[in-house]
Amino acid sequence: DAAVEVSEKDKIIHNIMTQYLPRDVDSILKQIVNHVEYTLARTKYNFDEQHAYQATAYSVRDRLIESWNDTQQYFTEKDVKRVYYLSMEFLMGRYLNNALLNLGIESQYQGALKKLGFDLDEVEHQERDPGLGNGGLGRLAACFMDSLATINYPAWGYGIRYKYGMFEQRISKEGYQIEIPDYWLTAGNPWEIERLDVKYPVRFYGEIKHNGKHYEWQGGEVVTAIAYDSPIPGYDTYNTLNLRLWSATPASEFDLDSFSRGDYYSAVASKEAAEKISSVLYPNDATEAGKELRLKQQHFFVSATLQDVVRRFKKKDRPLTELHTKVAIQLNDTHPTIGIAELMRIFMDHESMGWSAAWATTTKVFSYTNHTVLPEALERWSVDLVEKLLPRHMQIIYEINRRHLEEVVKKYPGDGDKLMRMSIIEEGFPKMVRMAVLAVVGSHHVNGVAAIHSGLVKSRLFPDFYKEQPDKFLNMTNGVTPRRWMQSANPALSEVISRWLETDEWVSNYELCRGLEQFVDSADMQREFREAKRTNKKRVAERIKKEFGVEVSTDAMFDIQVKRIHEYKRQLMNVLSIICRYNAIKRMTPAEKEECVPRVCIIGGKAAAGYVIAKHIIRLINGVSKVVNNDKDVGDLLKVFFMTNYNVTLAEDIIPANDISQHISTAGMEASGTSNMKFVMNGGLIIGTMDGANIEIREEIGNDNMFIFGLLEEEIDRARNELKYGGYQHTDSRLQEAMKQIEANKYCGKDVSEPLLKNLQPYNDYYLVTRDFSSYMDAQARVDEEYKNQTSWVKKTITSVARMGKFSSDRTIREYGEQIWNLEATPFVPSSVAYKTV
Ligand code: IMP
Ligand code: B1N
Repeated sequence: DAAVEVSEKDKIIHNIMTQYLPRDVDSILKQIVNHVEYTLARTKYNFDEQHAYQATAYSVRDRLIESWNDTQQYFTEKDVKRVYYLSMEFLMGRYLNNALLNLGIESQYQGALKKLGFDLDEVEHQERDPGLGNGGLGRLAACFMDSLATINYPAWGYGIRYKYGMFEQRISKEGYQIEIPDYWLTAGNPWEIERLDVKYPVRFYGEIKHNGKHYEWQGGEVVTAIAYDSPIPGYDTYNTLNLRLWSATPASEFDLDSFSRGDYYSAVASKEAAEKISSVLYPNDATEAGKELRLKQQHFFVSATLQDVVRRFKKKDRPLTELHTKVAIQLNDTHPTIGIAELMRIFMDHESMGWSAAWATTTKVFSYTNHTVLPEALERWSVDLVEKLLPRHMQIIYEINRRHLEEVVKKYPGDGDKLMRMSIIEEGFPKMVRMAVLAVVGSHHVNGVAAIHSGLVKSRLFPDFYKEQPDKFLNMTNGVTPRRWMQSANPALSEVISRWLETDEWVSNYELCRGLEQFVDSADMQREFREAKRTNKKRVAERIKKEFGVEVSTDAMFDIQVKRIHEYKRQLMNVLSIICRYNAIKRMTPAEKEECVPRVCIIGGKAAAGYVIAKHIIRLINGVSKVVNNDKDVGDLLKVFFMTNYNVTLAEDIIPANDISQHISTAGMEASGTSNMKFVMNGGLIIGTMDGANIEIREEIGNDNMFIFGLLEEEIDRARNELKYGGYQHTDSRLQEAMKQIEANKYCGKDVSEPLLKNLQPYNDYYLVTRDFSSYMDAQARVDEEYKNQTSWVKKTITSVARMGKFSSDRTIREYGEQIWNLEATPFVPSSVAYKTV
């Protein structure tokens, strides 16, 4: 029974831990000091906070290496099926605190560092945020790794070790965004292990020869992929997974031709170019770059990964046609989709498999997650480029397409339109390869990331495919890890939750939080929730004081919209409503001001470097901020801040301070959103549209606990046409006033106000800002009204926190594991491994 199981497990873990690195304060202290001396080569009598961080990180890594080796060896021994999560982005955030909490040794480390004269919090702040992702898609991959480890699924993450992560954002004096390269490795990265012995050649360009038996891809350029591994600890489990990121280096084989021509210098120089492949993350979120280097990056990491996966499978002697029994590969969006052609190439050209066997196995291995229906984000590569860069893959894609269309013709003879819609190749000038279609054809399952989005994937993106294979299409609503986003980011609230539930098991079993609801009327619990909120708001108020020199009151409502700046996310609508609020305050009588709920509006996020309108929006926000914050008539009633350089670490700081957060995308355009989940889990309410996961959050926590407004997805097409063809013009006088002020350049220069206003003209207002505006303002008025009753407000937040269990990424990952990957949880059992002899 359960009681026996738990104590058995505790015994096992205790047993392991005592044989390995001891966990008491004095031993930990010794381990840290050892790393100062022997790893950092510093004197142990004099080291600063940065060195304390590094030594601490190395000592934690030592522990992770133990469990990581055991886990991997155990998986191999048990010959389990593994999932490989292929992603161009892993937005991991800082490691140290996460690792300490997952290992359950935070207090010991706190004690050890204290003896050395350091504060753990301060030491943790020394860590650079590895920003190897843009936004939601990359952070989702990171939350998934945490859940995979915690659930004890056998899994690996595979991606690219960019030298330059997401750029650092600065704001100029005039309020413009400036991008600074993020060379995040300056101080080294103690969490990774360079595996110089794990390396694979990856080819580009060249020609195809047929050697009588099969095709061979020769010549061109070859680079070497080197593995960098980072251990991923799970929460309250010994299991530790691996995140393997590839870095490009020059190939070791030399091109003897150029040497014999005496062209030594350019031969060496061309080798150097190899490193470019993994040097920089494309800073585009849900927009396509379409550059040759990006396709190179994709093939680079996918090819190295598949070679690694196939090699691992082949260690046991068995036919590759069984690959799918031990390997599931998840494509995080279409970015790794070239892998479908690459695996076919490996099967046929290297392993001498025939087409049918190769294809049957390939399509049992891959599954594909779509993350957006925005047409500008659907990857298409020109046939010319693919042919030049990956000639063999282009041949294979053509053959996949030929066989696929043959089936379509058989079923729908004479239906040329259908053929055109279902083809992997888009006819035109130039001809394009549609990566999403290749992903659908080559996968056994395709999923969207929230219910509404998965519906659109079926109805808008792939209706013809859905008709043929309805069971191929699934919904896997996104989730976030409560470890990082509650326990670590919000210790104040977590402590309250654990105290009332009398357990901290909710951290890996969120559904337990339902138990909070029975206390919702308790004045004590209400007070404790409010106190935790005040603690978090105080910290953010201090940050604001430090950065902007402005005092804000923690009694004010903290209203936050932080996410990538994109027209579809409608930060412009937010700032327009702030202008209206400002104008309204200016007209208030003293008695009305008395009644007005003070607000602190926080907006943050990066704009893609080449996204002009998004950068104008940032400029406008900064202009409004300046006017409002310096207006003495307004006082405490309204303050506006643009928080610079939004990243995972900043998110962890400010999300816990939210009273309300904004998720106000045009319906149908935000696939899911994941910060919406984090904000509610941290005791705030949402103002939002019926879009993405907002819809399911509303289903879980109840309509009374959300401020929903705006058109529904099914109303959007019609509304767009009405705007475009003159049937509709907004009549909101508040909006008219705000637009007049912008036109008069009250907040920023003409270079910014003109293009922004042009976008709000009816025939240009694709994102329906003017159409949803009145409804948005009504919702904002409801927010103000409800905030006046602090008791009812806090009850709403308690109820919401209690009901958010669905949005733990543990739930999401279990669904993937059961419905797509067919995996079994495999917690490490020590007795079966001769770990002492490794
Ligand atoms: P791979 O070749 O890196 O994929 O390693 C696959 C398997 O080899 C792991 O699952 C382990 O069982 C085993 N292995 C490789 N290196 C080590 C090690 O350093 N310690 C324990 N096992 C290892
Ligand atoms: O993926 C997130 C979702 O929660 C968001 O709604 C969605 O916008 C986001 C190309 C993307 N979709 N597409 C991307 C990122 C980088 C890139 O180069 C596309 N990101 C999303 C997680 O499901």
